[in-house]
Amino acid sequence: MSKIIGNALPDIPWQEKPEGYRMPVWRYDGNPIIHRDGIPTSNSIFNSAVVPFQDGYAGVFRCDSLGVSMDIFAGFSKDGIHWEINHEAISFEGEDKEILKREYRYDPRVCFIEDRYYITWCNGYHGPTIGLAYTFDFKTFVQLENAFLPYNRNGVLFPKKINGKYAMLSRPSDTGHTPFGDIFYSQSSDLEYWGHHRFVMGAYRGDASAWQATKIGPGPCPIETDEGWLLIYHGVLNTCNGFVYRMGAAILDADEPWKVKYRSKFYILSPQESYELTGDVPNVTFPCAALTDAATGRIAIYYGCADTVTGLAFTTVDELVNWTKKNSL
Ligand code: BMA
Repeated sequence: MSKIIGNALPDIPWQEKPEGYRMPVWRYDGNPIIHRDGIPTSNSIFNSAVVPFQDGYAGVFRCDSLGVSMDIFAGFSKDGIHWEINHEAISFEGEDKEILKREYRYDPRVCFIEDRYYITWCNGYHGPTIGLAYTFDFKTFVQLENAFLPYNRNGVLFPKKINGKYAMLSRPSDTGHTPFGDIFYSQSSDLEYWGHHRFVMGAYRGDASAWQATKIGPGPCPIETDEGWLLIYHGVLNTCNGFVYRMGAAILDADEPWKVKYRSKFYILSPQESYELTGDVPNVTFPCAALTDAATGRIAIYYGCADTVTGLAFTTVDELVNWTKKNSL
């Protein structure tokens, strides 16, 4: 039995695994939970992040507008399934106007560390890089320096300091639809200057695990377990019909998270339902958040579907750890 190290959260969304289901992650039967027209001006709402907040949940949502401009919006929910998303994008405060200039914002992650919620996202600054901000209340958001130089995407914070430093996974990229991508680890004393960059793992070259042969990137904030950090990530295969985005899992060393203990050869979820196969970008399942209940080991994963809507899926720490160990590369 593996254990999540963290808080009990008894009310997270949950459905039992369907009888006889062979995969370690199963979908909510009411998917998608957020439709493309969730706010009046949205073309699509996907690749979004949620956390426990007050007596319910809060989140930061990627809403592309009817002009297909990409921005991030705060939202709230009592049950983690039904969401009220603000109709106006987040407006950031901060000391340096240069950093506050908006080009585009997408694919947010939210991570509670010590006393506040940190938001990271893909931030346009003469190319994509990692934007960083914090909030206490999901009303006022203070933007900090971008974590890295362009080009980078998928900045994902660890929920606690490691060896006394803030820690982040990211995926260096390019200006376009990057045909490569490996996951790196970086650390910082102050959330401004990042260094100690370490290679974690790369796209898998070979036939044994072709679903992650083109590029990979971190998904939700890593989940602390008694086996190490449980990382849910996306893996991409380039096909004659374009990129296909699937989900995988890895277990990283607790103290030196750039050391990979196990990594799933088999994917844990892939585009198979109509809302994952069809949309603005077909064949995409893109995880950005997970709620966990340490008491039961339950995990609820939020993921973007076909760059159009938001889905919810379930697993447990045991299911994912066993699958990852048993089918490890
Ligand atoms: C990635 C990002 C994601 C998107 C995915 C599939 O490069 O842009 O936002 O979901 O491509 O289109």
